[in-house]
Amino acid sequence: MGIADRLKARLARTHNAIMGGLESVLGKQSRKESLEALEEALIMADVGVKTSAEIADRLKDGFSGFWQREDLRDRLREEVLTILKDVESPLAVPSGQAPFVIMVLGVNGVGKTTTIGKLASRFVSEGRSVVLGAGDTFRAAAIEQLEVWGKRTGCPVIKHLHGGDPGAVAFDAVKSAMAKTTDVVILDTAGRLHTKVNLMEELKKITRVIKREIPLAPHENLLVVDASTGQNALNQVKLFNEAAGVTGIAVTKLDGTAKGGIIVPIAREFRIPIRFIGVGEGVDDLKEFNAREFAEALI
Ligand SMILES: Nc1nc2c(ncn2[C@@H]2O[C@H](COP(=O)(O)OP(=O)(O)O)[C@@H](O)[C@H]2O)c(=O)[nH]1
Ligand SMILES: [Mg+2]
Repeated sequence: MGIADRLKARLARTHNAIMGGLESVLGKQSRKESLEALEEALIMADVGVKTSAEIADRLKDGFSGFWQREDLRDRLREEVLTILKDVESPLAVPSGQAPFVIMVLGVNGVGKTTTIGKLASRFVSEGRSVVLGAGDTFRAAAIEQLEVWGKRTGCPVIKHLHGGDPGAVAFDAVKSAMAKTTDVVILDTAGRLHTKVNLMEELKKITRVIKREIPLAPHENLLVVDASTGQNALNQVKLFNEAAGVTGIAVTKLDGTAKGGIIVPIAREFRIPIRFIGVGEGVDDLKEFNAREFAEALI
C-alpha cells in the first residue's frame, strides 16, 4: 500500500460518512433540495454549519439542478482543498540556532503526550537532538507516560515531582538544552480546563520563564485537538488561541472517527497552520499535514 492508500484507509470512517451523505444529495429532485441536502451532508460530517453553508453556496454557481456523482465529488474535493491549502504550512525547525522550543497545548486526553513522543521520534530520525519537559505536573501518570516516550525515542526527560511548578520544569528543560546545545525542546503542559483566566495565567507564566532565557521562544505553540470530539475542537482552538496564541495545530485521532470533517472548519475559521495529523497510536502515526493528500483521502 502506498502512502496515499494508507491515509485513505485511516480516514475511511469520515470518508464513508461524507460519501454516504453525497448519495442522498444525488437522489434529490430539484436544485433547492440538492443544495440543502449537500449542506446537511456536510454538517453531518462535522464540517460545521457556517463552513457547510459556504461550501454549498460556492458549489451553487453553474449548477443546473442535478449532479452527476463524479462531478459533485470533484467539485466538493476542490472546494475543501482550497480551504485546506490555506493552512498547509509545515513546521520548519531551522538548524543552527538551537534550541527551538515547542510548547504543546490542549485539554486532557486529546493526545498531547502521545504527539510529543511521535514528534520526538520524527526529529531524532532527522538527526536532531531533543529534550522533553514534563510540564504536565498535575497528573503523576502524565510524567511517567512522557518518560516511557523518552526511553523509546532515546530523548532525555526533564521532570519535577508530581504537583511541581510547570514554569520551573520549563526553565530546567530550556537550561539543559542550552547547556548541551540540544536542537529541540518539547514541553508538555497540563490540559485541565479550569477557567480561561487560570489557563491564561498558567501559560503566560510558563512563557515568561522561557522568554527570559530565549526571547524568541516558544517558537511554536502547538495546539493538539482530538478530531473525534467534533465541534468541541473548534471551541478549544478559540480558547487556547485567546489564552496563549496558537501558532500551529495537530489534529489527532483521525483514525477511527467519522468526525474528521472538523478539520475543514478548523482551517476555515482560524487560518492557523495545521502542522500534523494523528492517524493512530503508533510512533509513526503522526503525519505532516498535506492539503491535497488529505482532501483526496477524505473525498
Ligand atoms: N487512535 C488514536 N489514538 C490516539 C492518537 N493520539 C493519541 N491517541 C490516544 O489517546 C489517548 C490519550 O493520549 P495522551 O497523549 O495521553 O493525551 P494527553 O492527555 O493530551 O496527553 C491515548 O490512549 C493515546 O494512545 C491518534 O492519533 N489516534
Ligand atoms: Mg499527557
